[in-house]
Amino acid sequence: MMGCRRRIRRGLPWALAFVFTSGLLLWSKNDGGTGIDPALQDDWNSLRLKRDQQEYIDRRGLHVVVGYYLGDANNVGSSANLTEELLNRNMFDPKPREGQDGVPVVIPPHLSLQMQKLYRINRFNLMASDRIPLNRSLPDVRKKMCRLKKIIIDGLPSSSIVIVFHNEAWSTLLRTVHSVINRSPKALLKEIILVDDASTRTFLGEELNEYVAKLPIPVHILRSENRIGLIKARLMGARKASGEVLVFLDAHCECTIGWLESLISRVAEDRKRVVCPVIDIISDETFAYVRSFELHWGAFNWDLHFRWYTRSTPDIIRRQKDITQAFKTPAMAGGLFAMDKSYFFELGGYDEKMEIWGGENLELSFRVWQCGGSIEIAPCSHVGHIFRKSSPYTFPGGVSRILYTNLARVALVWMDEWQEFYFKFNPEAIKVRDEQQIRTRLELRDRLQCKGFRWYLDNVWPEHFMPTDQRFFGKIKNTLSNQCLEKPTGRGSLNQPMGPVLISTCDVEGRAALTRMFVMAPTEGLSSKVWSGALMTDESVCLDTPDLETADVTLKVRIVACTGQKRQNWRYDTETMSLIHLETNLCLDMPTSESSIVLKDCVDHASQKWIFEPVHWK
Ligand code: LR7
Ligand code: MN
Repeated sequence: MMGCRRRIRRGLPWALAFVFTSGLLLWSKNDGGTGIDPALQDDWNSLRLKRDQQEYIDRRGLHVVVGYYLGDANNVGSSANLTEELLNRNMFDPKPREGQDGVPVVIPPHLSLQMQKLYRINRFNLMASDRIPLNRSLPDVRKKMCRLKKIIIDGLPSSSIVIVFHNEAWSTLLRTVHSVINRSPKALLKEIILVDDASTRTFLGEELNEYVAKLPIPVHILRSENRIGLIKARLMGARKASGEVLVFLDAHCECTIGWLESLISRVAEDRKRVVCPVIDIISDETFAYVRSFELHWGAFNWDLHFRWYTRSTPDIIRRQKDITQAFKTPAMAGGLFAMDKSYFFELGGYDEKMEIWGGENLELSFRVWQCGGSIEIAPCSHVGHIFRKSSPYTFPGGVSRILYTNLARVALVWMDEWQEFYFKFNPEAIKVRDEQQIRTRLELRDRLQCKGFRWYLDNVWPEHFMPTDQRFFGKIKNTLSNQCLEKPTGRGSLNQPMGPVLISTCDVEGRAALTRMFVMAPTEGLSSKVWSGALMTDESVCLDTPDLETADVTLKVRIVACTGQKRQNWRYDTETMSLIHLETNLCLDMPTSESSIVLKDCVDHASQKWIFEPVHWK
């Protein structure tokens, strides 16, 4: 993996590992099963399958989702077949011990049909949620060092918790509110601001007003008459906030003990820090609270979709001295963070021309970093979030139009020449590019004297796998067959995280060509005769060999998460055109029978000659 040289020089961590995401890891296989009305079973399956995403099992056996969450384009806002009466019925019916301490809810078999039907409303198991009390207990998931660390609350600034929602379930919304009230130091909690983004559920109206009026801390409800999307809704909440620190949460979170002080204390030390909690997982099926890794950090892929990457082993070892230390992250997931209120507005709030959902997390991430702030994750702050596999609500104007508009704005304003890379491989975004008015955002960038995207990549995300002028970016073509290396898509298996490297035709254009694109950052520089380094591609995966001890005789070359290890190092001789695996001194060769590339003893033969064919990315 590239950037090795740079990384060593600056003492920055080696490489990334597994790719997690938004529709995060770990869900139990629970395939609906027997005795279910086939029509509903179909629907249930389609709910689970209509994910525009790819999945594989990582080396630890975790189910990893690398795909993007696009909403359910085929079934937008689908409450189809659900009657108004049902949608507007508040079915909250808590059983005292259900979900206690974050344990999973088990729905009795005779309710499973109804459960599946209700699942469609919010795209999570509403029946399970409605059985869990609003003030359920949760385990203290913090590491021992975090629990022992005393944070002095005296003198810390107060906060306003801003929660925006559109047609959220009663039980999840109010469990978010109660978890904030129950597990935040009173002195730090000035108010909770709920922003209703034009919900249509009747129980979110007067019934909600009456309920929150009785709560022991001030809860204000702001309502937008028209659907404005989460970005503008958050702005609306932020403007009304009177606390010194803004803390944003999604409307289906649960905070655990210590979450708030760990965020606020970091902001108090430096108002230009944006601080995120560790985001744990509330199962969308059982509502079990699942602790997630503390050591992952956020960035994005070539399509500008947010991704989690895990920290490198050397970095983890280095951190063992004090695991309570916050760590920097190039990007944030977007929903859960604390930020000084005056700094939020000084930095330009949000881009008000962004609609509904998406992109604002990268926009704010780039803006914060490029304009002099920082983003970090506080490992002692844990907040659970329900990760859904699809989106339950409508995207007025169309899912793809909205997403591409938001991302086009991110690229146009913040990414300099890398915007060309984005547009080149996302032709859908080109359609909306020219209609974007971005003048005021560019003026903001100017006024704040923000640094460029090049600086961001070099300094904030040195492990990145984007093309640069110092890197090779393009296809790797075999001289014998005239075919190109191809990154496998889709599922891997337990022992084959991402699968074998394939070879197939080079003649593909546009987005389809992306699976043929590789990046190499030669430590010697592009003009030298030999290049050495990792062969990276999108999603932070690299060309790798199988474990050599257990390897089958064919030595199939695989694509797995980049680690910076020696076994991912290659040497390309630009004259002989051989591509040598450094650890074994074997050469990359055409497959013998199957379509996957292999390592073989080096010989002077066309099957071992590779042309690095650059592709213009800007
Ligand atoms: O039109 C809308 N109006 C709203 O008020 C659409 C949504 N919303 C509300 C919604 O009710 C919810 O409370 O906005 C909140 C976020 O929407 P979700 O829960 O559908 O979003 P998400 O969790 O799938 O998406 C993540 O990315 C989004 C990009 O715009 C936002 O930044 C979300 O806040 C963000 N969520 C998280 O970061 C939680 C952790 C996910 C991870 C990793
Ligand atoms: Mn969410």
